[in-house]
Amino acid sequence: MKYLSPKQLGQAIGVSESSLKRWIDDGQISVSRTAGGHRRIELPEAVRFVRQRGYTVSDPSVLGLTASDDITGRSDTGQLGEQFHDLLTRGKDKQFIAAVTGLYLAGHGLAELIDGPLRTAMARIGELWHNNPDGVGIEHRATDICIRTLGYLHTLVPYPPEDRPLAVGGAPPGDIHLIPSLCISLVLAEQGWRELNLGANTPWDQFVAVAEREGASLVWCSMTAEPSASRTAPLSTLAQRLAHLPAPLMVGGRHAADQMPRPPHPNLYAANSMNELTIFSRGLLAAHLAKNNHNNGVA
Ligand code: B12
Repeated sequence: MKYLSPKQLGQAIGVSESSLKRWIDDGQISVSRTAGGHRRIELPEAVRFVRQRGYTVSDPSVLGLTASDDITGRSDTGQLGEQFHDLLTRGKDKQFIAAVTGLYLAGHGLAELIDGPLRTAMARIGELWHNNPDGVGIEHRATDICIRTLGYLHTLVPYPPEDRPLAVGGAPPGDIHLIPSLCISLVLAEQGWRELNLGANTPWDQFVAVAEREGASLVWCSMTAEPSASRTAPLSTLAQRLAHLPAPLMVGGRHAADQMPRPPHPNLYAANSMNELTIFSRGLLAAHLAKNNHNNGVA
């Protein structure tokens, strides 16, 4: 974990060290203390503060961040999609990570960036193989850049306390698409969930086994690949097997809707964006925290 002194954060956002110390002592920024009693700010806490207050980070390198404002000004989703597509198809990994980090620091939401420009750019890249002999290679490279970018963003999100509810999920057997579940775990972590991403090609029984063992409060399943006849998704069975847990099953992805059982199972929900996931999981998280407070006798 990277830590910053109040002076370093102040330099990065053009604010005096004394103001920062005052805000820390007011409780507006959480810190830990060194053995000598000096205030130290965890990088994710600094990022949270910068985003919440709308500060411009004039020199991200002071924070040890790879961030650029190359495309920050162009906040129109269509234009951003174009820029993402351009950097990803040209394999510009460093620039892509820096641009997305810059957008995040400038206050863009993760769900908004994923549902908008990232999804648009990757959908276009998924069409390249039709008429570009290098299309598949470009798609593989773009996927790798997305995976690394999502991993980098994860390091900027505060680590949730142990008493937070846990979400578990992944993609089903035969589905090798990694990016959607990485997006889900990142969006949930940003909200304050603990998350356990089982990744791609996860056996159905492991959704249940891990959710039971770890005490999940939410299970997700991302269905991107077309299920073959031999592996039609047993979503109602999965929902039934999870029904004894306080863990609704949320499915999403391009093949989620066509796999929904009829009649619907009461424990099973479908959504098709990070925005919908955010709305749903925010409600669950609030209910969980309220219940914990009630059990702990907090008024
Ligand atoms: C990257 C990619 C790959 C990579 C995957 C690498 C990896 N390890 O992750 C590679 C190249 C290996 C690959 C392989 C294949 N792929 Co592929 N792939 C893609 C691509 C280009 C991007 C997918 C992606 O990550 N997008 C970015 C994420 C963020 O967006 P998203 O997936 O749209 O998800 C959004 C929503 O659906 C939703 N969402 C998704 N999951 C969930 C879950 C929950 C709970 C919620 C709430 C929301 C949600 O939120 C997301 C953000 O808005 C898509 C193109 C496309 N249009 O999707 C094709 C695509 C999905 N693949 C396709 C195909 C056909 C294949 C292959 C069969 C190709 C082949 N012949 O080998 C194999 C299948 C492998 C398998 N069995 O899984 C087709 C599927 C067509 C169809 N009819 O279903 C697509 C659409 C490409 C195309 N246009 O033809 N693929």
